[in-house]
Amino acid sequence: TSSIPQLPRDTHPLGNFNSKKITVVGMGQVGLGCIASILNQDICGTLAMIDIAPAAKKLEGEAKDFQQGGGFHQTATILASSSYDVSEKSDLVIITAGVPQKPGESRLSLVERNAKIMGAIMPEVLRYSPKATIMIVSNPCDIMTALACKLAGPDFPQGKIFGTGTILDSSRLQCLIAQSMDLDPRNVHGYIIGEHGDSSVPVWSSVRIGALPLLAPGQPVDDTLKAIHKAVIDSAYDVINLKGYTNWAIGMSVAYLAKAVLNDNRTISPVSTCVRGLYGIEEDVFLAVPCSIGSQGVQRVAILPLTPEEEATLQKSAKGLWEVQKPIWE
Ligand code: 6V0
Repeated sequence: TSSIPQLPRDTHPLGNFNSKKITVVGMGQVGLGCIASILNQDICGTLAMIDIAPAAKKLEGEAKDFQQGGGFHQTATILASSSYDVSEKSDLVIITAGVPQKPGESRLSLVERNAKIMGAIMPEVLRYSPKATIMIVSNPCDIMTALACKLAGPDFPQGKIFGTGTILDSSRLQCLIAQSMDLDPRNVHGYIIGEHGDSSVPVWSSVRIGALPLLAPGQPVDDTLKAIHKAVIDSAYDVINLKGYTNWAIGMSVAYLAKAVLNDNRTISPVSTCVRGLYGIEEDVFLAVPCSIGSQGVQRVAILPLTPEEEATLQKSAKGLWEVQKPIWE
């Protein structure tokens, strides 16, 4: 994107060069939110931004704007193009391309439009970065993750493609519980699992405040907690009604997961992966469960004890998702 001569920064004896490379595909509101958070957290040395050709002028402007903040972050090289050669040899590729929800529209209604887009993107990503870990953000996230895995083929290592799943829903849950108890959200530990969407499942039985259980064993889920879960589901609709899209909180979630991948941190987060054989689910359905995230993506699935009611609700969420995912595998 620039005609300025390049000095060999990575070989300079004074250089402290981070050799990791991230590509973000789809430079709309979500892609930009991801880039802003990734840069602010000094996660990688090279960042490639990709969008379709009609968006080239805006893309160039965004790249220049980010490059000009180079005095304040560690990412030495920021590339931008509609051609995938800039993504070559990425360690992590993050896919955010796709149509977003309009006010009142559900995530599931985006399937057909975004499946076409995913079909165009995956072969290019794999051509230039066959060894990359791939994170899917585009909605409906669980279904797009299943589709990306299908497009990658059976030889692509399982777990290396995962979706952001319910990491954002879980953060929303943490924040709402923390607000209701006047606490630091980072002291609230708990997960929403299942669909990133309307059938998500709050696992109240394992929510902890610090190390203390929120509920005593067998204590029923009261109306306040039910209202908190409803507020989590309504969160995205609420923000979309107010500003037209959501981007900052998902950008922060993506940067958190990107750090876990590039530093091989083994961070536990609820991300979208294939759950066949778990919780009585027999199909190859993709949905979010807590997983250990490292350089190879999902390194392990952490098995969360569920009450019979929570397991039944998860199975219901899985059933609904399988209806949409089944044709992908046929
Ligand atoms: P946006 O602002 O319309 O941006 C989408 C971008 O994708 C545009 O810049 C398009 O030009 C680009 N694009 C379209 N087709 C291609 C293609 N073939 N190759 C490369 N780029 C392409 O949408 P926004 O950024 O708001 O949302 C993007 C996606 O993220 C949507 O599907 C949202 O629903 C989804 N989100 C997912 C979240 C999650 O928690 N997983 C959260 C928020 C949004």
